[in-house]
Amino acid sequence: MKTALITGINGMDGSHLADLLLSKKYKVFGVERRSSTKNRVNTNHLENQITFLQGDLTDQNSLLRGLKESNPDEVYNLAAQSFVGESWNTPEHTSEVTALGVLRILEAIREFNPNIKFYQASSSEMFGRMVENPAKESTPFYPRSPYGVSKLYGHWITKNYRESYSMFACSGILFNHESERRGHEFVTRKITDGVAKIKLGLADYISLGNLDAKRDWGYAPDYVEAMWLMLQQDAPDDYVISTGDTWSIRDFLDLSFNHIGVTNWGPYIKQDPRFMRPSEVDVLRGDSSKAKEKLNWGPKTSLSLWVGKMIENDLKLLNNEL
Ligand code: NAP
Ligand code: F7E
Repeated sequence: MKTALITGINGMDGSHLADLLLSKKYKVFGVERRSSTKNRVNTNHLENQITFLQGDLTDQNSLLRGLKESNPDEVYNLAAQSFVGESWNTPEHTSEVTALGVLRILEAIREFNPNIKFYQASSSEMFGRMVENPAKESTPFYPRSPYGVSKLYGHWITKNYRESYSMFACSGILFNHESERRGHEFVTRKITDGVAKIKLGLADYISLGNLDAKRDWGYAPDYVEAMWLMLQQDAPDDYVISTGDTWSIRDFLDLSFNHIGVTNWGPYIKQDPRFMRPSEVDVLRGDSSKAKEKLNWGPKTSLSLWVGKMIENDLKLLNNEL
């Protein structure tokens, strides 16, 4: 039986990856940071199936202790200050967690057992102002936020530890992916929750920022499979994970409102400058043909299917049916 340690266990991806690894009979340890109230909305269902460990990416010793307590074969570093908008408010904190946190965990692995396989959650935000469309592994990076810059450090330090110490360290450059477990501040969940509230008469409108930005959106349960596949290969490498399509926020609104039978959604949207960003990533689109060829990975779930799932889930949550 293999053992995995996942940081960011209570996040969207952490919880989906734990589901996947449990289905593959892994023993799973999840690192969560201390909070004054329990934050296990996404992991309540896992409480008797995995072991929770306390740890923080800003505290090296807590990471080393986590490794000693779990003695894993694989470590998936999914923890981060992951909200791009917040990264302008707290750039220093974002860098501590999202950039230097990666170094801390790599150093802890190097000290405890350099044979552990390591996955780093890199991001399409590193491509930012896309130099090449669609972006692939060899496309030059151009991050546009403190978050994107921090992820770039995490990406390069992972590659550097692979080259310096022959560690099995991989980066998955994942494009946006979403699910019913997405945080409410991200635009997809904000829209599906807002649409569900409008349908139930609980809200009159949704406040949004830039409606013209375009994203290559996939479904998170499909994407965590790619993380696992990367660590099952003979050699470590980096892979772009994406759908290859791109849609604007307006397209996402079309799909979401159509799901509740509304075609003219204009009156339900208010544009609010508070949700505009100091520098925007206008468009993202990825080319995941390397992952297709080497990992035999491809997205399985269509956009309309998972958007529908998110809205139905939000309707049930609001109706207290979950
Ligand atoms: P998420 O839902 O925001 O989860 C991030 C997790 O990190 C949360 O559980 C959070 O804990 C934890 N965390 C934050 N600061 C920490 C710290 N100092 N020490 C320990 N844990 C800490 O993010 P996600 O969408 O699942 O994404 C997973 C990873 O993939 C992140 O690294 C993200 O940057 C990256 N990524 C995401 C996407 C995407 O579209 N979702 C695309 C590319 C890359 P709390 O629950 O306590 O806040
Ligand atoms: O924004 C626009 C916003 O916050 C998407 C993270 O998982 O994916 C995510 O980062 C777009 C942007 O995701 C609102 O300006 C308009 O253009 O949902 P988001 P993100 O910034 O793309 C990447 C790959 C990651 O790595 C990150 O961790 O939507 N937008 N109006 C809005 N965005 C938000 N949040 N709220 C709005 O009201």
